[in-house]
Parts: sequence; structure tokens; C-alpha cells
Amino acid sequence: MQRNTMVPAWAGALAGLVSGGVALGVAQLVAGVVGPTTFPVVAVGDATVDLTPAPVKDFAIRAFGENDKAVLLGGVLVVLAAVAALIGLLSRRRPAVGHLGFVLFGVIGVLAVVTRPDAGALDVVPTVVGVAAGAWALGLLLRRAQGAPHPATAPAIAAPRHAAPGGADPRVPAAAPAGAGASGVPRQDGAAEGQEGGGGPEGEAGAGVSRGGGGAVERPAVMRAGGQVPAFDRRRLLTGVAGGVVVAGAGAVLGQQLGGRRAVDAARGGVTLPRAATPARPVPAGADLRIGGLSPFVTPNKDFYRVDTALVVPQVDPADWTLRIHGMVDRPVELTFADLLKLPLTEADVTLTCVSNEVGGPYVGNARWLGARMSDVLRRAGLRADADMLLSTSADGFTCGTPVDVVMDGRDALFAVAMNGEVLPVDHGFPVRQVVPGLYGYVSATKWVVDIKVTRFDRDQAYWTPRGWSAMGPIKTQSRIDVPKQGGSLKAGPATIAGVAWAQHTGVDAVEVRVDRGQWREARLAEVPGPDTWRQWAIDWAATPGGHTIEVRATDASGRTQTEQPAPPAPDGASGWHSVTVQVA
Ligand SMILES: Nc1nc2c(c(=O)[nH]1)N[C@H]1C(S)=C(S)[C@@H](COP(=O)(O)O)O[C@H]1N2
Ligand SMILES: [Mo]
Repeated sequence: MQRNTMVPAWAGALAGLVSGGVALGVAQLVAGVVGPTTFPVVAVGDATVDLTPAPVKDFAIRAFGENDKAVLLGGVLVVLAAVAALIGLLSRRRPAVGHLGFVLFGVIGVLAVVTRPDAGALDVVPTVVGVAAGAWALGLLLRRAQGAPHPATAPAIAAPRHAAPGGADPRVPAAAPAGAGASGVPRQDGAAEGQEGGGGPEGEAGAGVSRGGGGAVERPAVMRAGGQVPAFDRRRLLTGVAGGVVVAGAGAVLGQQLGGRRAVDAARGGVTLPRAATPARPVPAGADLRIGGLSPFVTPNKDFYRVDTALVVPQVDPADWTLRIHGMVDRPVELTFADLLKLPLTEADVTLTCVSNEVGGPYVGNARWLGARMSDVLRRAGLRADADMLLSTSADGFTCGTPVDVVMDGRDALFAVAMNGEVLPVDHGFPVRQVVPGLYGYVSATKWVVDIKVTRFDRDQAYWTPRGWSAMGPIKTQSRIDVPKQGGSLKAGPATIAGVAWAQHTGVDAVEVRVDRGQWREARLAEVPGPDTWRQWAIDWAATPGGHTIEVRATDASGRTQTEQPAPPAPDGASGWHSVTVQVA
């Protein structure tokens, strides 16, 4: 009698299929790590194309059009899946078949990879590692299916084994509810039994011991003959399969992510920024007071705050990027990245602020942006008169709702491609993001923007609106004390109090400071290139020993002074005066 006869065909096929998945997932992960390299499946697809006679190729192109590549890769995957299942099926009896099958896979993969015109030595690594992982996974899954004890849960002696709860083996009468073993929910061996037996730590006792009343079924004596015929263990196979699926999926996603990041970094490095048709007004020499601890006028990209909903930062290849403008327009427009770069570009210094910023908080930064004017692009599409909202969508599905009149009123609202003279960093929206002076980021600053629907506020809602944030988000005038720091201590004598204030697109006209609720005194203001940036301020202070409270308030160019009334960030931005307390000795 063969050792392995107990594993049913479907289980062998499933083990083969999942091992194939593990092989591909691991290969993808390795490709992501060692890349840039050709993924084995793609290489096999490419090789298939090369080996296909011209008439067949022509037929495929005619039949599938632009999808021919996807159809081909899908076909390669289907064939791989079928072969993997077959390998699993056959290696139930002969484990060597499994190894041979995977070696064959490996040879085909390696051949396909190395015959690509741009192949390098590293390109074979993902295939080799993936195939090895697949062969190992197949062996493991089949051993689990045969009920071979797992080292972690194995009893010290090879005790007669019981069947999985649920009676997976048709020859064993099922005493447990069928769902118990067939649910497919990954569970630890033993733990499942513990649950069925009423829970508790006894699950640790392991797979080798059958517990009365627990739903585990004692194997009939005949099945144990000589104790050497391992039973088919469906539960151990399925938990192994679940593990394999997780490994395959995680490897594929992670590898894709790593590889994508590499590719996009490379593409980003390859972008040549055009000159601005409309350069920014030079930043006045007096814009930066150069006081230690005071936020510099220009926030370096690496220090710029980042706020977004993206768990994994979207990796958008500029070669694939398009911006579609549609909805309430006369002519829908679709732009490529190259199209955008050909437009006359505007450079502007704009301070970005997040609505979530607490009074005195860090979510504000100033940069020089380069981009196409949103109004230029929108005019091409022709906005309908009754449209009042631009619903922009990012590559990852985030949306902003921006008032049409704000974008079209002549301010420097940009589809930005650069930040502080550098191609837009990936974290800040590469290849293209919106920047609209005067509006909080959540209603205007869509990163990785790919789509604009021209619509109305009474018809559409952007991402944060149903989550309790105002549909409209004009920035509230704010001021912040940077020096001295909250809780700081300083020496008695002459000191400087300094910070930044902002009232984007209106401009800051005055900043006042008071100590210990005394007289308000006017701070000196740094120069600014225009109304869209923050403004540094500073004031001298003769610090006297003891504890002190310093407060600040700004007045914007329309004459409005910041309200003292505190408000939390939700729903439309924090208000109130920033204050710090310090100790002077
Ligand atoms: N795609 C996308 N764009 C987005 C967001 C987002 O979550 N996803 N957040 C917005 C918010 S709330 C802010 S404050 C700004 C922040 O831009 P930054 O990360 O470049 O500083 O981006 C805006 N653009
Ligand atoms: Mo934000």
C-alpha cells in the first residue's frame, strides 16, 4: 500500500495551486527587492509573443485590441495554475514529481527571463527563489494533508492520529458539525479543538491527543494498522493553504509596491522641469528674519508636513498619468503629463495649511510651486455657468470639492508638478497635485490628482464632507509663536519672541503680542512676495524672572483680527489665539 494514498485528488490539486501561488508571490517580492527586473510571468508572456507566428499574433491583436497583453498574461497564469494543480495532484504519490515539476517551471521561467533583450544576471533570482519557495510549500502542504505531525504541535511520540473534526475523511464517521473543519477559517491546530471542547487553554495539548466529547473522532482501529498510514488531515491542509494564500498575496502586494516605488522613483528622476512662463516674484531678502528656532520662510520638502488618507502612497507613473475633466463642461478634456508640461507654467509661493491643524500646530508649510494654471485647463473644457464645484479625485480615490469661483478668480490655483525647484515628491502628489491659495488642503490640494468632475455642491460631496467636515474650507487667519517654545526656559534680559502668521490670499497686515495679559504690542513683520504665503514676525522682549504667558494675534489685510474665541479643528478649522508659557530665570 502506498504511503500517500489517503490524500484525495482535490487536496493535491489545491496544494499544487497554492504552492504555485506561493512561488509567484515570492518571486514578485524578490523582484520588488532586487528590481528593476522582469517578472517571470511577464517574461514568459513576452517569450510567448516572440514565439507566436505572426498570423496568430495579428489575430490576437484584432480580437483583443488593447487588452491583448492582459489576455496573454491571463492565459499564461491559467496555464500555470493548471500545471501547478497537476503537479500537486501527481506528487501526492510521488513527492519527486513535485520537485521535478517546479524545477521545470524554474527552467522555463529562467529561459524566458534570460532571453529577454534587456536581461541581466539578477533577473533570474526572482524565478529561482520563487520556484524553490513553491516546491518547499508543496512539500509542506502535502505533509500537512497527510497528517504528518507539525514540529510545533507534535506529540513526543507518534501517537495514533485522529481525524480532523468534521470528518473530512469520508471513511471516518463524522461526529462533529460539518462546518467545524470545512469552514476554511484559518485556525491554530489545537485551538480549534479547544473551542469545540468548550474553550480554554487545553488546546495546547496538541493534535495528537483526542479529547472526549470535543468533536474529535477516534480513528477506527483498522485505519491505524501498524500506525504507519497517515490519515488525510483536511484541517491541517486547509490551515496550511490559508497560510500559503497569505504568503502568496502578501508577497505579490509587497513586491508590487516595492517594484512600483522603484519604477516611479526612476520615472520621477527622469522628469525635466520646464521653465516657468510666469516666474514667481523673487522672494524679498527680508522675507526670512533668520532667527534661531523660527520656521524658515521656505519649508524644505523633507520637513514639509504630510497629511493624507493613503496607507500606501500611490505610485503613479507619469507615462500612464492622465487628467480627465468632465461633467458640466462643453468639451471633456483629457491631458497627459507631456500635455501638461507643454502648457505655459506658473511659479508661485503658496502656504499650504491643513484644517486639522490645532492653534499653534505643525500642519502648515510654505513652498514654491510650479504648475499649469487650473483656470487655463478648465477653460479648455468650458465650464457651464451653473457649475460651482470641482470634484477632484486622486489616483487612490480621495476627493476634494473646490469652489469654481475661487479657482477661476485669477489667483495662482495650480496643477503643480514641482515643489521648491524639485520634481513633486511622491509623498506630496507626484506627478501632479492641486494647490489653491486660501483654501485648506482637504477641499483643494488633491495629490496624485487624476480626475475632475465639474459639478455642483448640491449634487456631489467630497471625501471629508460626510465625515463631519465643512464642504467649504477657506483658511482662517492664524498666527503661531515658534520662539520661545512652549514650556521653554530662558535667561532674564533681552529676548526675542518670533513666529509666523498666515491669511492666505488676503495677506497679514499686523501681528500683536502680549505678555501676561498686558498691553498688546505690534511685532515687526518680515517682507512677503505676496498675500499667499505666511509671514514671519518678531518682537523684542525684556524677559523678567518668573513664569510668563505669551499670546499672539494677527490682523489680515481686510482689517479682521483673529477671534479670541477658541474652536476645535472640526468642522471648518481651529480658531483662537496661540499662547505659550515659559520660565525665565
Ligand atoms: N490624494 C490625496 N490628496 C490630499 C489628501 C489626501 O488624503 N489624499 N489630503 C489633503 C489634505 S487634508 C491636506 S492638508 C494636503 C496636505 O498636503 P501635503 O501632504 O503635501 O502637505 O493634501 C490634501 N490632498
Ligand atoms: Mo488637511
